[in-house]
Amino acid sequence: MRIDILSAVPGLLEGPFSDSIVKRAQEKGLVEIVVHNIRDWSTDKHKKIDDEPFGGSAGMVLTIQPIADAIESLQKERHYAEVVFLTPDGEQLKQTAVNHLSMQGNLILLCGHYKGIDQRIREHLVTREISIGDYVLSGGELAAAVLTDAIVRLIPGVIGDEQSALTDSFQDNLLAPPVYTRPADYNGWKVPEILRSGDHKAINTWLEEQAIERTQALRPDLFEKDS
Ligand code: 6GU
Repeated sequence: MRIDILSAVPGLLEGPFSDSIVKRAQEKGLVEIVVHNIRDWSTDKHKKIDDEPFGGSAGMVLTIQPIADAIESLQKERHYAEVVFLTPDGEQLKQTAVNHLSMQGNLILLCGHYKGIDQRIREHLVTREISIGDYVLSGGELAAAVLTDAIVRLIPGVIGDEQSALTDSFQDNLLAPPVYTRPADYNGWKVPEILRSGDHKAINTWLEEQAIERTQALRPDLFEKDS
């Protein structure tokens, strides 16, 4: 799988993929993440990529040409399942969408900036619009990093313990149960006895109960949805 990220501020994306699970996934050849500077495609003599909005509202708007040329040149090289625009007015990202995107093949992630991007890019080139929540970020880069991380960890082989991604919070519309490690007693703070019993059937039942209890207490809304 290959993920191409188009950004006006590619420096913002240097950190998130150069450590930990996403870094290892790239080293193992399980995913290729390529960050592009939209400016590289600008045909303007000053490499300009934005302009004032028609109608005269405040702020600058990313122009069509560099973004259209970037997307079209990538699409000439390989097939992309989706061109995702990260925007606060997109569909709110949920685990089901992440699961789906992780199985789709190559992706282009387009990060907006300034006041936004020319609407015609959204109409003609973008196939899906995603937000990571009801708050406003300065640009789509951090959202693209969130989406990429969530997708990459689901690619088979990325997480050592195959079970691990399946037992994440949200995979069954349930929050994950609590976890503990040594010491079993930290100055009187004790690990629940059941987890040390060695009775795997009883342990699994307890873990399921915990997941349900935690979801009921913290996120009862998850029970009301089936997606
Ligand atoms: Cl995808 N972009 C921006 N700029 N702000 C956001 C967002 C995306 N998702 C939530 N807030």
